[in-house]
Amino acid sequence: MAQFEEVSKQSSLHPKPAGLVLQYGTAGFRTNSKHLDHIMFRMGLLAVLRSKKTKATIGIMVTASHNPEEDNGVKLVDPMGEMLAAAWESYATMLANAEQEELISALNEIIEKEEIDKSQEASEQQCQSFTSSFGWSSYYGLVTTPQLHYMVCCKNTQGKYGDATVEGYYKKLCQAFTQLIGNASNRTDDQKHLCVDGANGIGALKLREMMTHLNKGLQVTIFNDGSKGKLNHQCGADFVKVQQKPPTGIQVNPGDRCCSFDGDADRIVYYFTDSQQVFHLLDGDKIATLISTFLKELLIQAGLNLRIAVVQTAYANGSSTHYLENTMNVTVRCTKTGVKHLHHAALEFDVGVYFEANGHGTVLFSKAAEDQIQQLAQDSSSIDDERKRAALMLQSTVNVINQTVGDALSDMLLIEAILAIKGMTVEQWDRIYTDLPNRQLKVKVSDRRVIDTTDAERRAVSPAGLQDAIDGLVKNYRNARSFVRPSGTEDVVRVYAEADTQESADALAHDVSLAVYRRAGGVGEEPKPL
Ligand code: G16
Repeated sequence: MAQFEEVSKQSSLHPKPAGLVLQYGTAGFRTNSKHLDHIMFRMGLLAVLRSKKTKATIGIMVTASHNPEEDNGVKLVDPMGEMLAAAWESYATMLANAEQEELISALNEIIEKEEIDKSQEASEQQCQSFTSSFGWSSYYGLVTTPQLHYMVCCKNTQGKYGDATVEGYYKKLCQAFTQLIGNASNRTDDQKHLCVDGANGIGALKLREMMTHLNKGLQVTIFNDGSKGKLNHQCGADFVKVQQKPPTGIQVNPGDRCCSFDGDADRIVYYFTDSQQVFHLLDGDKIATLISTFLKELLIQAGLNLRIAVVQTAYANGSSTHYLENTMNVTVRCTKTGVKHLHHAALEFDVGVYFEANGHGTVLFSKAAEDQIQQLAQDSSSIDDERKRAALMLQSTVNVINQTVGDALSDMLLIEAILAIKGMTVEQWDRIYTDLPNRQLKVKVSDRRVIDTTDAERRAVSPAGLQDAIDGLVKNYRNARSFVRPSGTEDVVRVYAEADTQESADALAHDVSLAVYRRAGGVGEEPKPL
C-alpha cells in the first residue's frame, strides 16, 4: 500500500543499529540514548495503533527515569493512565527489533491480530497519523511521568478525572492537600518544612511550579534542582534507597525531614538523621504502612466496610510485611517487580495501596469505594460529626492521590498531610516498625536472560542449581532471605539480601552475588566483599 511506503521511507531516516536487540522491559525501553532513535520513531507508530485500537488518547513519555544521564527511555501510557497492556509489550519488542525491510509486515501483523480497521479510509487516517507528527493530540513538553499519566486519564474520561493540563493537575492536588491539612492543628514553620532532593530532574522544576498553588501549608527547600550536577548522579530516590545514605548536594541536619524524587518524579523516599548522626530511611514500605494505617483508621471512623490491601514486591522488607499482616491485619499481596504488576493486583480491592520498596507507588480506590465515600461526605443529615469528618478527609485523600501511577509530588503531599494531621514526626513514623538490615547489589553477566524466576521473583528456576545454592547460603544467617532477578531497566542481575544484622545482610548479598557470577556467566571482575 502506498501509505505504508511513506512509513517505510520515514523509518529509513531512523535506522536500527545493526544487530541491536532491545526488549520492552519493566517500564518501557531503557538504554543508552544513542541507541534509541529508531525506538522513538517506532514507538510513535505503535502508539498510533494502540490509539486506533482503544479509540482513545495514548501517552508517550520520553525519560531516563532513575537511570544515568546518558540513558534514555520511552514508556507508553494506556487510556486510563496505566502502563501499556502486557500483550502490547510484545508488539513493542517485535517492532523495535524488526529489520527495516520487515517493519511493514510487523505493523500489518499487529493490525491483523488486533483487528484494527483496515478500510481504505482508516488506512489513510492511519498513514496520516503515522507520518504527520504521529497525530499528536497534545504535546506537553517537559512534565513529570505521572503528570503525563494523569493527563492521559483526564483526556479519556472527558475531564471527569480532572483538567488535562499541568495547571489542572496542580489545582486538583493542591486544593485537596489544603482541605486535608485543614484537619491538622497549628504547626510551626519547622513542622511545615521539608527538604527535597530533585535528583537534578524534572521533579524539581515542577515542584517549584506547584508551590505557587500551595498556600503556605508546606514550605520546601529544593536541592539538586538541575542548575548544576547530573541527573540521578549521587542523588535521587534510587541512589538514596540502594546506597542507604543521603544524596550529595543536600545538608541533612538532625531532625530535618527530607525526601528524594527520582529523575522523572514517579518515586519518592523519605529520610532523616538522628541526633547521633545515624541515617534513617523511610522507603516505599514505610510509606505504604503510613498511608494504609491512615486510610484504615479513616475507614473505621467513617463506618465504611471496604476491603483494604497492600501490594508489595519481593524487595519489601520482611519487617514491613510482618507488621502489615500481623499488627495491622491487612491483606498483603506480593507481585513481580514493575508497577504495572502491582497496579493490576491493587485493582482487586476496594482500597489497594501499592508501593515498591524503591518508593514507586500509589493508592487505587474502586468505583464502589469512591461512590460510598462521596455519598457519605455529601450526606447532610443522618451521620455524626466524626463520621462526616472522616468521610470528607477520605474524599480529599482520593483527590490528592494520582491514581494513575506512582507520583512523587502527589505522594509527598499525601505523606505531608498525614504527618500533619497525626501530629507525627518522621522519627515517630520510623518507629512504627524496625527494618531488617538489607543490601542490594548488581552483578554483570553476559546475558541476564539466563536467569528466569518464579513465585513473584522470589525463586530462580534457571540456571540450574542457582536457587539451591542461594537456599544453602541463606541457611548460614539468621532471619535471612535472598533472591536474584534480571533487571528490566539496566543490563545487570539484581541481588537482594536481608538478615538480622547489617554485616550478615552484606555478607549474604556478597555470597549470593558470587553464586550468580559463577553460575550465570558473570563478566568482569568477581564481586568483592563489601
Ligand atoms: C522502573 C519501574 C519500577 C521498577 C524499576 C526497577 O522504575 O517503573 O516499577 O521497580 O524500574 O526495575 P528493574 O529492577 O527491573 O530494573 P523507573 O522509576 O525507572 O521507571
